[in-house]
Amino acid sequence: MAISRRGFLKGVLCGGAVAMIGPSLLVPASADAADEIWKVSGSHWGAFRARIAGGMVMEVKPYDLDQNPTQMLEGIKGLIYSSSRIRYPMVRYEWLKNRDKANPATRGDNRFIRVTWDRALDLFYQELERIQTQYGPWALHAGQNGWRQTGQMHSCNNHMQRAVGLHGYYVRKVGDYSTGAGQVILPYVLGSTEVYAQGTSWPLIFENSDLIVLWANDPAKNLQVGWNCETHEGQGYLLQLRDKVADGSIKVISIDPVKTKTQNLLNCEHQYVNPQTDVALMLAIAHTLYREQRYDPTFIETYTLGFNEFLPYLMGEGEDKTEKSPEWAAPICGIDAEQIKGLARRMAEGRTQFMFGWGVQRQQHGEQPYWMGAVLAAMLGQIGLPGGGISYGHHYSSIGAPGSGASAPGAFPLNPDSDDERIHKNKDFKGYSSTIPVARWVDALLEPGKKVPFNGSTVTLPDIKMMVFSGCNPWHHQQDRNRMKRAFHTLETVVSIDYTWSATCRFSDIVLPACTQFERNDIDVYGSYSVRGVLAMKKLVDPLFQSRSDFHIMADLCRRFGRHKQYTRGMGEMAWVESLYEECRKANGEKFPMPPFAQFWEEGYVAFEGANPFVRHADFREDPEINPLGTPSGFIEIFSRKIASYQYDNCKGHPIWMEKAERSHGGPGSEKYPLWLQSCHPDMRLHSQMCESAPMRDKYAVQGREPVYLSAEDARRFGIKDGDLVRVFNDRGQLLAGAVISDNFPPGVVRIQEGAWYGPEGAEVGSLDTYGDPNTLSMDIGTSKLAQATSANTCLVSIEKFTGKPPEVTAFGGPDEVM
Ligand code: PGD
Ligand code: PGD
Ligand code: 6MO
Repeated sequence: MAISRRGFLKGVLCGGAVAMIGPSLLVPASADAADEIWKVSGSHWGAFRARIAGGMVMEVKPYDLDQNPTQMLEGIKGLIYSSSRIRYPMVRYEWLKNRDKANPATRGDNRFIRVTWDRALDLFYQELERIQTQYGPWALHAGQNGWRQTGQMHSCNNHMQRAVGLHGYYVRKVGDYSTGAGQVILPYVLGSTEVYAQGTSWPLIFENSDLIVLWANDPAKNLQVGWNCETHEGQGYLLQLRDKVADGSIKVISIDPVKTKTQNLLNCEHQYVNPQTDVALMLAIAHTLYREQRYDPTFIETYTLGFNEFLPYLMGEGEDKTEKSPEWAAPICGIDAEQIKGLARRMAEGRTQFMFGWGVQRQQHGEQPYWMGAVLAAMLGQIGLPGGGISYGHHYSSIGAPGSGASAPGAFPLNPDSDDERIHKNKDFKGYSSTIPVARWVDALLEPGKKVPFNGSTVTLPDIKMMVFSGCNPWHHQQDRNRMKRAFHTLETVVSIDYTWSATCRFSDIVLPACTQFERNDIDVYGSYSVRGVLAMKKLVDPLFQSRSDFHIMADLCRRFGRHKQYTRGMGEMAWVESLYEECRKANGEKFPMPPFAQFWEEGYVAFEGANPFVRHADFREDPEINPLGTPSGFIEIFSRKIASYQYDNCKGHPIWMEKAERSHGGPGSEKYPLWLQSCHPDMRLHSQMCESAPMRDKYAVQGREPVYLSAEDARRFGIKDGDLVRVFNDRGQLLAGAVISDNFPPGVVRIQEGAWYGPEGAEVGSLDTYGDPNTLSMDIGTSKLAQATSANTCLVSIEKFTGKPPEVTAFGGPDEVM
């Protein structure tokens, strides 16, 4: 008999539209208001206080130290008590019957059977064993990771990888989705990945900058979350910047196709640019700086290499015989030539700080704007000065808040303590690469054995048969769902460990329910970069249903192959939390005294005093001989001999403008699909996290679907009204979304925020996505042969009003349970 779990839930939930587990299911019979207490914990969304009563989280309020809390705290309750929570271990029906012989086309059919924990873990272990013996380490990919919930002890990526690693070797990834192109190109140019580096302190920027250029950067939106427990100091600095914009002491220009949340907050200038054409604009600015002799030849001479190799390309004496003048750039980037010249002059006029966001490198040739940005900053000659030069991270985790200088607690170890501890010691990857670029794993599934150029080397894509996911959601983060569906047909076994029925779980065979971070004890740094203190993350409530901590799950898995002790080091949860604290206490010594663990746990927080102002690249500027950059030459490389030696057609020896595979505003593909789809990061979620939180979703969903934002002009052109249900489509896929008409968007640009849950109508390739995941439409190609990173923001679509009977949203509420 098949019972639809969604149908079942509808019956028990209070209120038709509310998709949360009803309190009656959760509150023990003995619940008593008198046992009400407040507890403090931390999260990506900041530290908070939670009111607990009757074993349930009743209310979440910001922590006293947080001056600028995010509204996303309002989603926490809905996340914990979402109807999408995984209640018990489940196995896909067809897979349980036929295992690796199961018809692959049924993957994603959403039919699951409940099993016991023992059965589920036995199956997981048997599959690991089968893959290692039948094939080898090359057939197992357990290397994807992502935005695990916070807490250093329970960092779930580490738990899964340590446990699977104790069993045997497996395929890993290099790079990440966030900054895949940036972190590969910038070491060649500026000698470090830059993107995750501490940036010049905001107070020094305030003192010294005349102009801040926010290039593809929306910090007011993106500083709401942090990698560790977020302090929201960055948001505080934005508010100070707003005052400086108002009194005219600092000018801010936001160069972005859309009016961003930050621009609206700061009330600053907006410089529109056609999507994906920034390099053309930058070249034209460089051209003006050079032609009008507004650049700094002394800086170029002293600190850089390769300007003379770049100059012929800029001035039209190179192979393409095209001068990169403002007149050349104007029709490409949609900005008047005089306006471009004016921008260049303003940048050269005073102290100018470039602040780049990351969305502009998540597109085809995403390496180029980062490289060209560095060239522009070098021409202005202010790299290494307070309030000048370039940064690639001021929108992330409060980078730019002066750090305390203290050490943060470390995390649960990712690798086995010794390679000897692995059960399967077979390291033979049979000629396949053991590490692949993070976004190229679907390529591996579709074309195993293919040789792929990558960052000066060649990767041979492994023949993957099994994948294990924990703390990441590839059916959100990877591009092109229908391609993924085809690729998943090649897999024999997929295991997911999550607390919520993400689309990744739906496309898995074995699904294990982890508890959320709110259901375990942990420890975290307060301030990923500023290291303001150490926070006790106290368990708020017991694990819901049959969920268990990742630690508990993986320890039990390891028991099956005799590695329980090696995995846990003989310690339980609190012993681990204490040992991470003690290591941190030792590292901080006398300089940052920390109380004994028991006192810390009781008090809940230890603060680190001090804030050290910092200027990025100042040491290099002071003495480039003694403090060389990490580039091959030690200087800023405007021309890279190393990259040139790779002879890539899509990443040459210096930055160049290249046309994209798809580009709006007259570019390739725009006649058929005239709208650029940008899938930037969501304002009211962290990727896919909290999409399942009904109270949050209610704040933005339109007719129960993810919004697609568009201009009034495009709405008129496509016959769409605000609030309409629309179909957004291209040759790769189709989705339903709810139209929101907004002045922030220019004609030709639409936005669907990444992380919207994928809810296909069926398992078959091409089926309509009923909720609105933009990766149903995005393109799965590498940025270039250099970085092979995601190109999510290279994507064209069309849009039409949806007529007919709207299908039910299938994204939430978990699978259909087969009994
Ligand atoms: P999340 O939605 O955060 O996204 O991709 P990522 O996969 O990190 O997924 C985390 C998953 O881990 C969730 O399913 C969550 O429930 C689960 N999880 C969280 N905590 C725990 C835990 O403690 N235990 C277990 N077992 N599970 C847990 C993010 C990636 O998406 C990133 S960083 C970027 S920058 C990319 N951005 C874009 C983009 O801009 N545009 C598009 N189109 N696509 C993107 N994808 C990328
Ligand atoms: P996005 O919002 O995707 O953020 O940080 P990232 O900087 O990548 O993009 C920023 C801006 O780039 C947008 O305003 C967009 O219009 C612009 N842009 C895109 N393409 C172009 C272009 O071709 N030219 C120009 N000039 N502008 C362009 C992402 C970072 O945010 C990351 S990687 C993570 S993992 C975190 N994720 C979240 C999150 O999911 N939710 C929130 N609220 N905050 C986050 N912070 C972090
Ligand atoms: Mo990211």
